[in-house]
Amino acid sequence: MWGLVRGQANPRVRHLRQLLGDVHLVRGDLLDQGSLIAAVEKVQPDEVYNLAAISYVPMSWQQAELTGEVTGLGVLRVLEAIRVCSGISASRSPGRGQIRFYQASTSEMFGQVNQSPQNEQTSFHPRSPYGVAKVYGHLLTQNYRESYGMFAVSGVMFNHESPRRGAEFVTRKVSLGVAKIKLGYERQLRLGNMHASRDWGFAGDYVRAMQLMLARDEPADYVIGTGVTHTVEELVDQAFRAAGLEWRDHVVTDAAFIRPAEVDRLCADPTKAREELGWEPKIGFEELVSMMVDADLALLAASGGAEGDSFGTDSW
Ligand code: G4F
Repeated sequence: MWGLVRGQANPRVRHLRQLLGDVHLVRGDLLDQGSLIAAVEKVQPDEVYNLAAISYVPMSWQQAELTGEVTGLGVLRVLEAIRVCSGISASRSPGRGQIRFYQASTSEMFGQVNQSPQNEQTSFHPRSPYGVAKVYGHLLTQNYRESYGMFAVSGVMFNHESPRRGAEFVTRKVSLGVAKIKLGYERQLRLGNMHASRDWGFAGDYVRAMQLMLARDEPADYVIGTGVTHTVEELVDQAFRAAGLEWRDHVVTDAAFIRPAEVDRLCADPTKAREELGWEPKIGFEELVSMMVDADLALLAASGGAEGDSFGTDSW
C-alpha cells in the first residue's frame, strides 16, 4: 500500500508511520501535475483513492481559490495522471484503463436540499466554496468515466467520524471538549449552530464501502450514509451524557462559529449501496459518540491534558 505525501517535511508523516507501519510513501502534490504522473508511474497502482482535499468547510471561505485548486482541480490532475499513465490518449475512442479510481465526494454537494433523504438522483445546491469544488470533482469523475471508459467512481459520503477525526470538526471538538471538562482541564465548550442536522457514521464503515465500490464489475456512484440524522444539540447531549455530565452546564453558543451559509439538514438514502454493494453501517450514532468520548478521555488522561490544545479556537 502506498500513500501520497506533500511538502518538504510534512509533520503528518510521523503520525502516518505510527498508525500504518507498512505503508510506503511517495511524494506528490495535488497542485503539481508532473508530481502526480511521476507518482503513478512509480507505484503502478491497481487502485487510486483520492481523499485529499481542503475539507474543513469554514476554511473554504477564507481560502476559496486554494480550495478550488486543491479540492476541485486536484481531482482533474489525479485523473489526468491516471489517464496519461494508462496510455489513454485524449483523442482516442473510449477504452478501459487498468487503474481503478475512487473520488471522495460529499453530502455537502446537496447543500440546501430539495429532497430528503438524499440519494444518487438528488440535485446539488452546494452552500460553500468547498461544496462547489467537490461538485466539480464529482462531475469530472463521471465525465472521465464517460469520455475515456475509465473505471472512475465517486462515493457521496455523508459525515464520517472516528477518534482520529481532526479537532476542528464538530464531533471531535465535542468529544475533546467533554473529556477536558470531565478531567477538570476546562469548564466551557463554545460552539456554533446547535440546530444543524447531520447523518453521522463511523469512518471505518465508510472505508469498507469505498473498497466495495472499486471491487464491482461496472463503475457506478453511490451515496454512503446511515439514513439517520441528528442535530448538533443531540450530538452534544449524547457526548456529555456518555461522560456523566449535563451539557447545559457547560456549552456556550458563540457567533464566531456560525457560517456565512449553513447546510441545515442532511440525511442519506443508502438504498443503492445496500442493494448493490451489500453495504450496511455496523456502528450506530450512540456507539460512535461513546467511542470518541472514551478515546479522548484515555488520550487526555495519558497526556496530562496536552492533546487538542487548539480546539475551540477555530472560528471561521
Ligand atoms: O463537523 P463539521 O465541521 O462538518 P461539515 O461541515 O458537515 O463537513 C464535514 O462533513 C462533510 C460530509 O462528509 C465533508 F464533506 C466535510 O469535508 C467535513 O468532513 O460541522 C457539522 C455541523 C455544521 O452544521 C456546523 O455549523 O456542525 C455545526 N457546528 C456547530 N458548532 C460546528 C460547530 N462545526 C464546527 N466544525 N465547529 C463548531 O464549533
